Amino acid sequence: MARSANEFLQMSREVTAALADGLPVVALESTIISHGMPYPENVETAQRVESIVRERGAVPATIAILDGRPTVGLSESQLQRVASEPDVAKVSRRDLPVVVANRGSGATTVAATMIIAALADIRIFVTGGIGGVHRGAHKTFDISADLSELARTNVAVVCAGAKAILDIGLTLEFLETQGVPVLGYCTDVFPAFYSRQSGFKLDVALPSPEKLASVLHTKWRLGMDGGVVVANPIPAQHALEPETVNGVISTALDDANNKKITGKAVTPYLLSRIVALTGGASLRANVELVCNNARLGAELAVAYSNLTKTDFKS
Ligand code: PSU
Ligand code: MN
Repeated sequence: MARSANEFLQMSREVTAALADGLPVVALESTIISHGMPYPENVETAQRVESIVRERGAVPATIAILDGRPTVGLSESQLQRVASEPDVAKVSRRDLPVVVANRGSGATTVAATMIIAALADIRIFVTGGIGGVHRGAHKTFDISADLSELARTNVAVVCAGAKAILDIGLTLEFLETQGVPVLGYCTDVFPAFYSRQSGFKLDVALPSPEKLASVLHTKWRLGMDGGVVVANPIPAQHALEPETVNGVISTALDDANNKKITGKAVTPYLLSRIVALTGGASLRANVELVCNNARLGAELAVAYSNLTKTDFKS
C-alpha cells in the first residue's frame, strides 16, 4: 500500500508499486465512460487512453467505486463493468460517502475522481472536459461540484476546456474567485472542448510539460491547497466547426428544458443528445481530445515526478 493510502481504497498492484517507487501515475475518471460516451466506444476509448499513458512512460489509474470500494487502477473486467452496466451511478462529491456506505458501485465525476486520486497520492488527472457553471445558472443555480473541488483538492486536471453547453465566461470567473490557476498549454485562449477557442483569454500560457509541472510543484510547496486546470486544445484536425456545434447545443439545451431535466442528469443528457444530433461526429472529436489529453497528462506526470524526486534526495 502507498504511504497515504486510505482504509477504504482498493488499489491495483501496478498502481501501488508505481506510487511506492515514485513513478509517474495518471488518474482517469469513469463518468466519462459510463455517462459521457455510448458503449462500446466508451470502453475502447478508456483502453486507448490507458495505452497512450503507458507509451508516454506513466502508469494509468482509472478510478471508480466498485461494491463500496473506491478503486484505483481498474482491471479489464472492472472497466467493462463500469462501461456496460446500466445501473452504475454517477458519483460526485456528495454521492461518494453514500455509495461507499451502501456498498454500491458508481462511476466518478471529475470532483469525485479528484478526491480519490488525492487520497491515493496521485496529483495528475486526465479527463475530457470539466463541469462548470451552466447557462442560466442565475436562475437554476446549476454549478458543477467540479469547480468547488478544484478550489480545495490538490490535483491538476488536464482537459480540453469546457463544453459550450456551459457558460464558459462564468465558469472562468468562478475559477478565478476560487483561486484556481488555469494554465493554457501552448494557448492563451481557453479552449471550448470541440473547438480550439472559446473567445475567452487566459492569463497564463505555458509551452512545455516541464513549465506546467513547475507551477504545480511550486503551488503545493507554497502550502497552497487546491487544484489546477491545465487547458489543452483539441488538435486542429479533429476540431468541429463552432457554428455546427452551437446550433446543436442550442437544440440540446431546448430539449433538456422541455423535458425538465434537472440535477445530476443534466450533463449526461446533454452529452448524449449532442452525440445523437451530430450523428456521431461529436463522439469522434471527444475521443480524440481525450487521447490528446492523455499524451499531455502522461508527459506532465513524468515532468512532475522528476521534480519530486529531487525533493526526496535533498
Ligand atoms: N463534460 C464533458 N464530458 C463529461 C463530463 C463533463 O464534456 O463526461 C462529466 C465529467 O465526469 C464531469 C461531470 O465531472 O460530467 C460533471 O457533471 P455535473 O455537471 O453534473 O457536475
Ligand atoms: Mn449540475
